[in-house]
Amino acid sequence: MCPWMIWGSKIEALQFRNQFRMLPESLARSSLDFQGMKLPGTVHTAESINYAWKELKVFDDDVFNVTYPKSGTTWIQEILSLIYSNGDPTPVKTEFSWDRVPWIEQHAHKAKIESLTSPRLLTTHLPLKFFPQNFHKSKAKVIYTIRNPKDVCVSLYYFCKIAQFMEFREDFQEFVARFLSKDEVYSGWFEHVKGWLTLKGQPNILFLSYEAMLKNPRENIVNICKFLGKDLDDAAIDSVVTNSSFKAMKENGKSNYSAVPKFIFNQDEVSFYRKGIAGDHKNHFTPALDEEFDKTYHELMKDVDLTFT
Ligand code: PPS
Repeated sequence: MCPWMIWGSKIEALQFRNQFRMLPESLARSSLDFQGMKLPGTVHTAESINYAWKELKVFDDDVFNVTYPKSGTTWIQEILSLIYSNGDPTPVKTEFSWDRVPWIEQHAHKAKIESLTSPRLLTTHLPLKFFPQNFHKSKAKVIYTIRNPKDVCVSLYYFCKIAQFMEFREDFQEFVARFLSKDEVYSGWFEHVKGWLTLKGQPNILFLSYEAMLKNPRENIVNICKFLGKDLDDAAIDSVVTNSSFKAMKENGKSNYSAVPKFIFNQDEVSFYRKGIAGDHKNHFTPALDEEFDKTYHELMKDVDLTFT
């Protein structure tokens, strides 16, 4: 490797340390408790959650990409960036995804959010009860993506292995037990999805399904454009589809987290872009675990009209 590249990568590692405000020796797989909601500790503080919840100014042309983790967040980040560049892939190839569509609740992103020009594209994993209060007085839009919770659970399992700041249980059965409990991050999948679904029918919220996106990305992208009032021609839509494909994103150094130092994200064993498919839970759940999951699902979601393919 040429010396400039080594120096460059050192500068990059330092920038990440500053951005995440952490040193390798201080990185801990720890949690923060915010009013009963568990969150990965290192990237959040009570102050950063309060900022997103109570202080964030919301503009009418803001677009929020909202998900429970591992439900298609980065995919929508890429799609939004591409829609707002009219299909031009330059922004997704030159700027990191977390700078283009930053998380409002992470303390490292506050300065970035405040420097964004409108229309702002923003991301969050916050449950509805901690979503920016100012949103409800605005005409801002929300895109909420839902994924089969069994696949979310599998994807989260591997993510916790990669992300050195996430609490991790190596035993998959134990991991599933935590996923089914109220102890899971961001209020857990069930409360998160049920909370957001209470806004169904509101004109400024679009619900998407990860599985439907996989089946027909173009149709869903056209639908997102319609919801956002963005009139893209066929060539621009084609570019959004191509540049937000699993393969394109996995290869895009600005979206695949390969630039994040290993002490934060270690992708040696598993890639962040792991499989990108529907139904991988079938390779991980034993029949007994599957039954236990279904039982909890039916108890907690009995009044919710939601089906997964
Ligand atoms: S995070 O950490 O919450 O931001 O993760 P998130 O982006 O929500 O979820 C990561 C999973 O989404 C898959 N992914 C995709 N699938 C299909 N197409 C595209 N373009 C795409 N981009 C990301 C990614 O592979 C993770 O799923 P798994 O099942 O682990 O592969």
